[in-house]
Amino acid sequence: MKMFVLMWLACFGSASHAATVGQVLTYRKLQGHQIVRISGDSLDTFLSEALKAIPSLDILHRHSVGETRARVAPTDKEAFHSLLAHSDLEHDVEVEDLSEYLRAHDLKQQRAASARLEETCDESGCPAPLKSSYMTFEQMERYMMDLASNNPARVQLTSIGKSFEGRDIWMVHVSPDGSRISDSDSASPGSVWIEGGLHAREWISPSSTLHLLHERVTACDSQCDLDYYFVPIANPDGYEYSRTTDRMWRKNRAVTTRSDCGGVDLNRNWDYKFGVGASSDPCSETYMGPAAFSEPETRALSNAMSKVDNLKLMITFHSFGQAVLYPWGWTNEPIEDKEQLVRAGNAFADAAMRITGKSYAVENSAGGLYFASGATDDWAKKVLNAPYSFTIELRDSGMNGFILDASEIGPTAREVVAGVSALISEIRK
Ligand code: 0X9
Ligand code: ZN
Repeated sequence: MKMFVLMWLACFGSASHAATVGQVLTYRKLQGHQIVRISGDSLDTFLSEALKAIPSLDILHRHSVGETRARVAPTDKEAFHSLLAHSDLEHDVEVEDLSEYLRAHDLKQQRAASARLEETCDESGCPAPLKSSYMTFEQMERYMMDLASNNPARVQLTSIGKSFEGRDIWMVHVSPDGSRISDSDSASPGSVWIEGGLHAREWISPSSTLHLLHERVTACDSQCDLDYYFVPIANPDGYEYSRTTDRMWRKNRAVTTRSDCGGVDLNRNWDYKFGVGASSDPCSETYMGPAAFSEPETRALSNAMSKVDNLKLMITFHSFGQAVLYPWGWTNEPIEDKEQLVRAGNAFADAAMRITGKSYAVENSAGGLYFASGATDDWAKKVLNAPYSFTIELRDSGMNGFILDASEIGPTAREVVAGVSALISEIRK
């Protein structure tokens, strides 16, 4: 009976009831999980050894030299701390129990929820992406549908394929604004592809992508002669799973050869240098999958991106770490056109700094971060020859990581809009 009530609430109950049920599950999965901050010179060697001993160790970021945060499950705590004790690294447990940390964070969010009342995003309409809370996948769909039906001349919404669990992967094509282009130069000078939400738990990514989309359509000013292709939520199954069941979920929801470990890291599954700097263990957070493009999500994305004419710029938004990363990620051999990539990256970083005071590092993926192949950025650069290809890691720099307060949605969106505008101006010079 109890089970039935829970299922009923999850499926048909009011939004707040459903959210409560979801959160209970989300947090239960993370009971006893620790977040440990580690720093020191021998960090890289330590991490590769630790990952060999504990494949499911979750390295949350590695952006600033010599420091990282890792999530460790209760079953691995002892082994992990013994490895740490035998190293010369500094370490401290920042979060003792992630489920309690999340519950406390939620209480704070609920107190700040009054602004939510002023925003609409339901069956009656969804005029703009939300700023006071992270949207559900359904709300995102609603917003994209409303945007397309309110702007039929410029906005076209297409499902480019289905996710593993059968959700649509939506692409929004924003065509050049005809009224602003003279007949003599009516051909688009190029296309821009923006990917959001490839990693499930990085909620600020789909959120910022939707805000950027909204700005390109409703406040089109000087850059509206370009073709824009947005996929705001590239991994809808993972996103929903991270909302309802496991807040720290990163991968898609594919069933793997291991019944106890599901999901493929979609940013290791692209068909360029597949398998270099990725894991073949389904229990790893960076599991590359059984083959390149084995996943419906990466197949849909790559097929659609391949059809875009004159692709000038590809940006995939991730979090966290505040960094503009340029290829390559699979090797730290310097890229030929490093200078122009850095110039464009700096334009983003300078604009973000001007608008909100937040600092973004501009660095090479492999050098600034770690070797990782099979990612969107390297594929777009190498296979599609996109002159500009970036992974942008959004807020924050590590204080809250993925559990970024909803009050940061608005400011992050402003820095993304300013940053992307400046980057596009720079590459058009
Ligand atoms: O590891 C990743 O997939 C990205 N970082 S994240 O923390 N969002 O998971 C960075 C990918 C950078 N690009 C390549 N390594 N090619
Ligand atoms: Zn990511």
